[in-house]
Amino acid sequence: SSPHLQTYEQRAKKHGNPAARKLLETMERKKTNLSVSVDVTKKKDFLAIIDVVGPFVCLIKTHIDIIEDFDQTVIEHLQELSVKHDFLIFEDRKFADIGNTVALQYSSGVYKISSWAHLTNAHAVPGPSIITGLSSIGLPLGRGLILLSEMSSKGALTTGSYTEDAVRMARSRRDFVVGFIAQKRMDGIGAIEADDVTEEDFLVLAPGVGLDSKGDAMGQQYRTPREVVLESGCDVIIVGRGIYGKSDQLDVENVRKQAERYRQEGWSAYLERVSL
Ligand code: 5BU
Repeated sequence: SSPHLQTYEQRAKKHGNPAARKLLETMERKKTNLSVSVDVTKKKDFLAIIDVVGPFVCLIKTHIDIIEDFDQTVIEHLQELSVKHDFLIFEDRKFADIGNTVALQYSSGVYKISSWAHLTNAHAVPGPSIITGLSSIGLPLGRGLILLSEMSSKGALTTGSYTEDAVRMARSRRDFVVGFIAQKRMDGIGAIEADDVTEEDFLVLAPGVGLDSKGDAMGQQYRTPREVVLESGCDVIIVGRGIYGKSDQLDVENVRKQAERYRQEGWSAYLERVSL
C-alpha cells in the first residue's frame, strides 16, 4: 500500500537512507510528527525555545543565518539539545546554485551545515546537478536531502510540470533525496510507465501549518495539522510562529503548551490516517 497508509515504524524498517530511517524511528518512539521552525535572531531565544519544545518534536528546523550573535557554541548547544531531547536537525537552507557552489556552501563557510544538519533542502530549479553537488558532501556523512516541490506562499511558481520534474529528479536519486517540502503527497507524480514507483517512500514535510490563523501579511498561508496530515497525506508538520508567537515577547509556558497542542493534533491525525 501507499507509504502514507503504513506506520512510521513500518516505513523506518524499509528505508534505505540513514537520516530518513532515524527520523521515522524518532517519530514512532516519541509519538510526534511535529517539527518546530525556530526563526528567531538571538542565540539565547533560539536555544531556550528548543529546550522547551524538544520533548514534543521529531525535528528542529533552523535558519542558522538569521542568528545575529552566531558563534560555534550555538551549534555545540544545538547538538547537546538534540541528544538530550532526542530529535533530528533540519537546516532550511534552500540551496539553489550549480553543483560545485552548493557543495561549498553546504560544507564550508561560517556554518558548515553538513557537519551538524541531518537534513537540508534544495530548490529543483538548477536541475539534477544540484543533487550531484550536495550528495558529494552529504552522502558519505549519512545525510538526507529534501527537495522543494511546492511552496506554501501565495502565488508560488512551484506548480504543474515544475512539481512533476522536481519529483522525477528525486526519484532518480533515492539514495540521497528522502522527501519533499510540499503541501500534499507526491506519490507517483510525474512517473512514466517504465518507472518503478512501488518501492519509493518520500517523506513529505509541510510548512504553512497553523491552528489559530489563516496566514500572515507577507503571503504565508496556513492549514491545520488535520488538513495537512489526514487529508493531504503529509508526514511532518512544520510550525513556527503558531508555537512561539512573537519572539520579542517569549512566554515559555505558552510555548510548551502550544508545542504539546500541535504534537497532539498532528499525531491524532496520523493515527486516524493509518487506521483507515
Ligand atoms: P511559520 O512561522 O510557521 O509561518 O514559519 C514557517 C517556516 O517554514 C519558515 O521558516 C519558512 O521559511 C519555512 N517555509 C515556509 O513557510 N513555506 C515554504 O514553502 C517553505 C519553507 Br519551502
